[in-house]
Amino acid sequence: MRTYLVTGGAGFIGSNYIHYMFRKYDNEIRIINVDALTYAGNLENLEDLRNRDNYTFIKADITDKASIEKIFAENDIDRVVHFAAESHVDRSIRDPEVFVHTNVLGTAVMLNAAKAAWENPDGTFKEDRKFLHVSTDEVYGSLPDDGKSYFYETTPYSPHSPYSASKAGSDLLVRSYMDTYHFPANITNTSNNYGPYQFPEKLIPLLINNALAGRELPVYGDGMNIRDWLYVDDHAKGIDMVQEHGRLFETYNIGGHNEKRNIEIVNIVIETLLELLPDDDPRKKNVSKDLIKYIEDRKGHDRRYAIAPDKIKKEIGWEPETMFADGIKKTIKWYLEHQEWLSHVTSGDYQNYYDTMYKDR
Ligand code: NAD
Ligand code: TDX
Repeated sequence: MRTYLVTGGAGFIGSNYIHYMFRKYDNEIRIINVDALTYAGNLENLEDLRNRDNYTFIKADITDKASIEKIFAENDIDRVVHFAAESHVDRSIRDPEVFVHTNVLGTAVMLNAAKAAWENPDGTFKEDRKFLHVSTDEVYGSLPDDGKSYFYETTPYSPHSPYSASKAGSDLLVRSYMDTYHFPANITNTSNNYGPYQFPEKLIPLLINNALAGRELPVYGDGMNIRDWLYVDDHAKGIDMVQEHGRLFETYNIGGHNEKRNIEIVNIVIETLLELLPDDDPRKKNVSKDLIKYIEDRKGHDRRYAIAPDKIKKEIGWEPETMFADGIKKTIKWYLEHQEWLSHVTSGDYQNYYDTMYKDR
């Protein structure tokens, strides 16, 4: 039975990935989820897995070398899938240091621990051990708004935010391990994900949460920035396919041809909420385009991201499967049905974050 060490599995993509993997492999695999449970980590996301014999949660910080080494010493790990990171661009603009600490140092600790556990005395690695580093298309910088240029695996790195700079640093560390030690790894760079369990500081769940409460819908700048949206299950499938069928030492971009301007997303979320909410739901009267408020732009705001998934399609046969119209409906339905989850994660600290971040803009 293959054993996975998943970092950041209590966050948005990590928890969706773990669910995907158990749906796909059921009892054929074992997953150890290592997460520090920061503000973004939530065990409620994995509540249904608690009684599985082949699932273990360990609360640990990836920058804590001793804890990570202990996990490798006590378990024979076959696969690492490394999601754990500080992930929100706006937070990185206010407080860059924790991004460098977690994203760069944390990745170094993970690489080093895996290398030590998997390396043979002659410098080769035990058979069939693989490390997958989950990264972002933001490392490539910003594309012109021309509808025809794309990010490829060969696009030079040009990160602009402290978040993307720290992710670029972590990617380069992984590359250095592959180049220096022939360490068995892959890197995936992915576009904006959406779906269930996403923390409501990110655009789509923030819009849903605010609209339901009749609060303003903050749109940065002119609302014309473009993001390439990918349904989170499609991403989970892509990660698994890269790890099992990709060529080792290669980078694969995951995403594809679902570009939307932010203001389009805002309008789609409002329209979908109005379509899905029954007339007698008291939240329906709160939802309106009048809530849209253009506010001061994000500093260094990248204009356009867009991935051409040619390599992953050609080599591995992966393509995004979920049409945005279906994915956004599924996502909004999930949030409507999980109001309790939303109230839990938006209580306490989130309120302070929101008040500070959006004050005076
Ligand atoms: P998230 O913020 O929802 O989750 C991050 C998880 O990591 C949380 O559970 C948190 O508790 C955990 N974590 C943070 N610091 C930790 C530490 N020091 N030790 C252990 N655990 C720690 O993030 P996400 O959106 O699920 O993103 C997951 C990964 O995917 C990140 O590496 C991110 O850069 C990358 N990514 C995200 C997107 C996106 O659209 N969300 C797109 C491309 C790539
Ligand atoms: O209130 C808002 N208003 C607004 O106009 C928020 C939160 C965002 N925006 C804009 C900024 C972006 O152009 O919406 C777009 C999406 O913003 P985010 O959800 O913060 O995502 P983004 O900055 O694009 O980064 C996301 O995708 C790539 C993830 O957070 C990263 O972890 C991932 O690497």
